[in-house]
Amino acid sequence: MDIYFAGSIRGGRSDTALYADLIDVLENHGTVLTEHVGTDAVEKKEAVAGLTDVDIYEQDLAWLRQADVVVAEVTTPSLGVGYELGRAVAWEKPICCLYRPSSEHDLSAMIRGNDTVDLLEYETVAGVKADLEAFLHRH
Ligand code: 6K6
Repeated sequence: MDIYFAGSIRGGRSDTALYADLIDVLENHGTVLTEHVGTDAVEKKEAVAGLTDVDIYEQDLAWLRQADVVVAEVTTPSLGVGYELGRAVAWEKPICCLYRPSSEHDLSAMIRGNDTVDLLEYETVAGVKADLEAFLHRH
């Protein structure tokens, strides 16, 4: 199973370590196409690799198109994640969004209001692991 994991990059990197832990869980169930989202200094590394914003956009959209499922950590609001989710909804991909209610950020109605998106509210990776795995097993 190809899994597209989406998480904030330019929207703010304060949840990077959490993204890495979620990616570890996902990797037990398939191939995570977007491991870089959980990597420190992703922008620096990709800039060093000579990737332009156009390269990143085209690569990410190709991976999104290829993915069997999309998992997005949406607690830190991100334009890029919102865009990816809109495209994934249009392509009728199974989508699971993960949101931490203790956050200072209220979840967008564009996510909470979409009943085709599975929304898991959680606080810790250990606490959401079983529900996330149940989503993967359904698809
Ligand atoms: C290299 C040079 C400059 O920036 C970079 C690295 N940037 C990105 N690399 C890979 N994927 C990215 C990058 N920026 C955004 N994305 C995609 O959008 C990821 O798949 C994330 O899920 C999402 C984050 O969007 P923003 O708006 O928070 O950056």
